[in-house]
Amino acid sequence: MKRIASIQDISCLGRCSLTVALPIISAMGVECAIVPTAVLSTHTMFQNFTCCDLSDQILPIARHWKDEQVQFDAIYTGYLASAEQVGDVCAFFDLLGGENTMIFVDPAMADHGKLYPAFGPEFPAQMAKVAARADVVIPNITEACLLTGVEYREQYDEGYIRDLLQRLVALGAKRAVLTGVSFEEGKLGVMSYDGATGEYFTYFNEKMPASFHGTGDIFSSVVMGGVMRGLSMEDALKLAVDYTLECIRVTTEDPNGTWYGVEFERAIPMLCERLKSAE
Ligand code: PXL
Repeated sequence: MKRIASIQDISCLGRCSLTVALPIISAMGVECAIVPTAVLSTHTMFQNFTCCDLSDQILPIARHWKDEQVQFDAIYTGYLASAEQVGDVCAFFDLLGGENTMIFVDPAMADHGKLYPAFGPEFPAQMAKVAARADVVIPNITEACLLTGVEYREQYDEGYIRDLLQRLVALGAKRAVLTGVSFEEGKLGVMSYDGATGEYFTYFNEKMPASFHGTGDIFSSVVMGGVMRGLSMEDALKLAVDYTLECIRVTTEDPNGTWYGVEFERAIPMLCERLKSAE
């Protein structure tokens, strides 16, 4: 079985980061070790959330695992608690990233043109150092703009997205995937760029008229799990688009949905069936 380590926060309530990555990656048949960057009472879109920064745990955990000669097929990073944690995360890559360890970076820090409330303006430049180490970097458009210094736009064309993808690769990432891309009304999906081959890939599905917290983390987790299960990047991206849409679809059936993320649990059977038929 493939084994990955995921470095991101535990938001105790609110279905994001590790509370979605762990169940999804496990359901996909991949072992997921965790390195919590912080424990928060909820995600940071709630008011008055608590946060215990666990920066002082990252390197001791990494050193222990190194001593135990633990090997990882991938290291998947998400939400970090502070700009100061970036050094620890890069040191984690140095300690535990072997020749065959895929470094997969979701620079979870912003959406809809804005940084998340816990971060100051210095944060994106620090996150860019993590992105520079990535085999795959997987931001939304806001995050890609903040990483590359490009102005955020709601209206754009394919040239704007291609430029962002190229700039992400110029930062040092080998491959860039942009989520939440739409070139046509009613359609939403993904565009990726492989720096080694110069090839682009796009995939779209229906755009639902609703937006939920945590869907970026669900998307990244499915791509990570899919690639670990041997899917091509393109097939993993298709699965992630379709599964994330299904999660949103089942959630909007519930009139009380929500601050609590999407009901990804209800769509896990679909994820497992799709994975099985892709093998
Ligand atoms: O879904 C990204 C995310 C992860 N972790 C925390 C967050 C958010 C988004 O708001 O607040 C703590």
